[in-house]
Amino acid sequence: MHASRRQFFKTLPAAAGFYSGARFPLHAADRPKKDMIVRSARPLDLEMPLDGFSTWITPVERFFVRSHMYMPKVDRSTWRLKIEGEVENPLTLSLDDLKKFPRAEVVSVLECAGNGRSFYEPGIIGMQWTHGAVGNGRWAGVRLGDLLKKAGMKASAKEVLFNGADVPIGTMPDFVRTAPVRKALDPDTLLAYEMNGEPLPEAHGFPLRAVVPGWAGDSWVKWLTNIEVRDKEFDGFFMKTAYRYPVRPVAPGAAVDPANLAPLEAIRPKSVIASPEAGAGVGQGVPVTIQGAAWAGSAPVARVEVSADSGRTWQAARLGSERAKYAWRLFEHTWTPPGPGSYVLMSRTTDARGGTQPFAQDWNPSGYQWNVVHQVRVEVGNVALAPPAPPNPPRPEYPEKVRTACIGCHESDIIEGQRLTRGQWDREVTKMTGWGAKVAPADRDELLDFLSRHFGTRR
Ligand code: HEC
Ligand SMILES: Nc1nc2c(c(=O)[nH]1)N[C@H]1C(S)=C(S)[C@@H](COP(=O)(O)O)O[C@H]1N2
Ligand SMILES: [Mo]
Repeated sequence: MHASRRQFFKTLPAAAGFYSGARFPLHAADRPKKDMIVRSARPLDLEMPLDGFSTWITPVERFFVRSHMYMPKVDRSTWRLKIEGEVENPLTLSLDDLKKFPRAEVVSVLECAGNGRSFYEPGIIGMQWTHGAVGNGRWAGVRLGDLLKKAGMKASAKEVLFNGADVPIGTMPDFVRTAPVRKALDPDTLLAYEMNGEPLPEAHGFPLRAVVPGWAGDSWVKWLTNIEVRDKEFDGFFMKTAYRYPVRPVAPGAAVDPANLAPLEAIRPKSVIASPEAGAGVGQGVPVTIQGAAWAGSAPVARVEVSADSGRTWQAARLGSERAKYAWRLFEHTWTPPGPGSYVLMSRTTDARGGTQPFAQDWNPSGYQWNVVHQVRVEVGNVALAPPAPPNPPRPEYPEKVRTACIGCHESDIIEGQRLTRGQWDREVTKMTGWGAKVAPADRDELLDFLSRHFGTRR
């Protein structure tokens, strides 16, 4: 399956252009994505643009996608979910079997732990998300707790492991995640077969995914096939190495002892201004609606404040009437510019426990959990137009050696978003050769020169 898919994609001219706004070859049942920012065409990583923060339920066509591997093809008729491990009665369930359990529904934000990574300084390897690796979905399915009860979970159970049908590329580790029993038994933790009232789309985990409200996206395992109840901690790559965060703040760029990294759980209070957009021109004396969305992980959003004077004064924003415990809340505030000038608009959310957003971020080695107060500069009355942004540098011509070594498992898009030092590129090439990339020792310098020259820090 992988070989034939690879063959197919080779025939695409420019993958990025092909995907944005166009239909793409997923599955007859999957509606095409619309106006997304393509971070990687395959594996598929798509970001929602800012205008998505104006809608309470994010439509499937605008919902971000994050996949570590290629999307698996799952046949509904032969698909089964297995529940094994520390249980009295292991279960094998078809989709129809699952639908016999009581149906449960939750509206919840799903946010990738790496959302906002591109804002960190110094830069960090990984998807260079800006704001849009997040969406608010309506998820329906069965309570994981109901299934665990049916399986007769033993007292020895400590954590619940999730594995999906996606297959590692090359020799990369499999995407396997665990959740502690306390979160697995939370009545809001679901295995969902529906999203926004329709069968779970293929890109979002058809036919079944974990829904772990309040927690970062890495726990929301897609294309679920296997659940294992465990009596001891699982130490696979995506638990032990990835998705960990320093237990205390560290200096930007610092190396952190793995002993001082703990698994990520709840997402943080955060808000994003959808409009006006940065650089927008605004009329003098004409009221402007500052509008966006706000969410939090550990407790519901309690309030959102907006500032139109660089954070000197704050006003309470009006909150949308649509709400749910783990959902985002739309907000708006009407602002009449006092006179011509360049103004910085900000929004800040506070959750019901008092958790709020910072003005400066604690750096962390994988670039997770960015939630700095969003700042949007707008110009009133065109008094002092900002200089135009420099044009994007042209895409470089790839030397044959780089193309052979680095294009194939993925396109060049996943490389071009990065901004790394030569040392960071060196470590990334080591990671990729560990996963199966072939780089002859004699070619390594040429490769690193190319990567750091074109995709280096601040270009
Ligand atoms: C054997 C397949 C394979 C080859 C060959 C390969 N990569 Fe990758 N690479 C991957 C996969 C799979 C991902 C996506 C991982 C994810 O999303 O977690 C990836 C992701 C990346 C990323 C994004 C950051 C990250 O680590 O997830 C960069 C940058 C990258 N590769 C660079 C390179 C470079 C440079 C080369 C050539 C030396 C290369 N890759 C060759 C499989 C490969
Ligand atoms: N099987 C599987 N599940 C997965 C992933 C994956 O790569 N494979 N990516 C995870 C990550 S990191 C995130 S942020 C969410 C993204 O979900 P979405 O693509 O539906 O937005 O799915 C999670 N579930
Ligand atoms: Mo993620």
